[in-house]
Amino acid sequence: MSENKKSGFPVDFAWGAATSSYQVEGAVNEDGKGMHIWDVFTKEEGRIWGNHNGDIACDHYHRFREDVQLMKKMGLKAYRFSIDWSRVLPEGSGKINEKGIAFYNALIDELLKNDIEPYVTLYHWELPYELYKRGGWMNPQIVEWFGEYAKLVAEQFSDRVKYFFTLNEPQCFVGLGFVNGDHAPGVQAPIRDTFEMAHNALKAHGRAVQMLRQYGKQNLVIGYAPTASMCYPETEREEDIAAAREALFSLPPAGREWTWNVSWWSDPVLLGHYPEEGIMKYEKYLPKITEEDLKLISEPIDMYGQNIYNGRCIRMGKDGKPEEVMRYEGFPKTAIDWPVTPECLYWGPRFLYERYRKPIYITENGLSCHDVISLDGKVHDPNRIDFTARYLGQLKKACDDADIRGYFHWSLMDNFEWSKGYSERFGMIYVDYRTQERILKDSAYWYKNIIETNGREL
Ligand code: GCO
Repeated sequence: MSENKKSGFPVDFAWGAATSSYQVEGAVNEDGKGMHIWDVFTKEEGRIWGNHNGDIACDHYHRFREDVQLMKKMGLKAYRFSIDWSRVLPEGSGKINEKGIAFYNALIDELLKNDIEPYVTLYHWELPYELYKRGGWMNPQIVEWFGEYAKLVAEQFSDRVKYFFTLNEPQCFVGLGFVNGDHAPGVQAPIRDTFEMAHNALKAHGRAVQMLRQYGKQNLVIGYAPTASMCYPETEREEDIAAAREALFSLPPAGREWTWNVSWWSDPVLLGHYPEEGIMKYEKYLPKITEEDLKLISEPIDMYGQNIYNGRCIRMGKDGKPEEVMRYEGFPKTAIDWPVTPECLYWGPRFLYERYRKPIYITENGLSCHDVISLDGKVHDPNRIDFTARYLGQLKKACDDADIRGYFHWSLMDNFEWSKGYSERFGMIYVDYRTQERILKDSAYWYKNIIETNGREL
């Protein structure tokens, strides 16, 4: 981080890959798991591409030992996965499901036996259905429900797990779940309600941090994993850099796009207050926000996780305001139609670190490709290698300007891509859903080499 030192990735960099429970586990009716909102949502005709669901997914629940061996073969140093709240607390609160606990214990032990560091996410969108029926994120009691769940996680797993993330992408579970209704539970709530939910979710995050600290069996490293599209400057001129920074932390209008931003979700957690711009813009929708709430929300954390997939190119406009630079015709994009913008992995972490001063982990980054098993029986994914090399090259550069501790590729393996079902393949490991056969894609071998050399050739 010193001005002149160009050092690249730190020696103990956490090279990893990520998944989430509903997207890979399957076994939705097994061993006492309760129902969550995705179990219910996916059963409704027309909600998900091809009417797919996560009932079986990658059958990771039964095949995790094989999957850990594949991680080992890839040389992964870290694995980010999530716990399904309804698997350990079937009703969200109260009764504990020992078999669910046993599953995660076995997974954690298997990872450690193979020298892979577990990074655990508490909430990757599996809201227990019983809690949803009691109001879910709208009910202020969720702060304590989530705290109870975090306590259980700390008691059961923190003797061996050191790294925890509380919420994954609150922007999405509020925005897609309750604003546009594309994700579970498929609700289009009044905007006022979604601010209330967001506030409760941030308080629940704070309560979970307290519980993890209090019941943690070692010194835990606790973080948060929001998402956002980053902004990067068109040129390195000071005014363009300033414009990109301003655009990154600015807030959308008070409409149904409001959740897509960084600062409403991260300023209160890291800086202890909501951004002034939002307090003004969103005034008529805001719930009561007290000093006490903000104290809880800003309970100190140790690391900042950020999911980064792409960004917008920004320059300073003639009117002195940031303006977006249109993409050229034929601009590269991924199979899911997201733009390929490697610069976001330099400027994103740099701007975030400037503002929040916390060690950063890229908790997700990756792409979907049209992967197939070729005639030679292998899965060639040159686009994934090219994308990841470009993005990691930018992240390497960012390591000189910010404290960056790890990178988790999304995803370890192809999996259930929410409303897109199994139509999008994000994995470095191919999954044939008919047979559950796994095949390491070319990118998995490529990544192994990157890990072994700590990104030297990037
Ligand atoms: C998300 C989710 C992942 C997605 C990935 C690709 O962050 O949206 O965390 O579960 O699968 O981002 O869309």
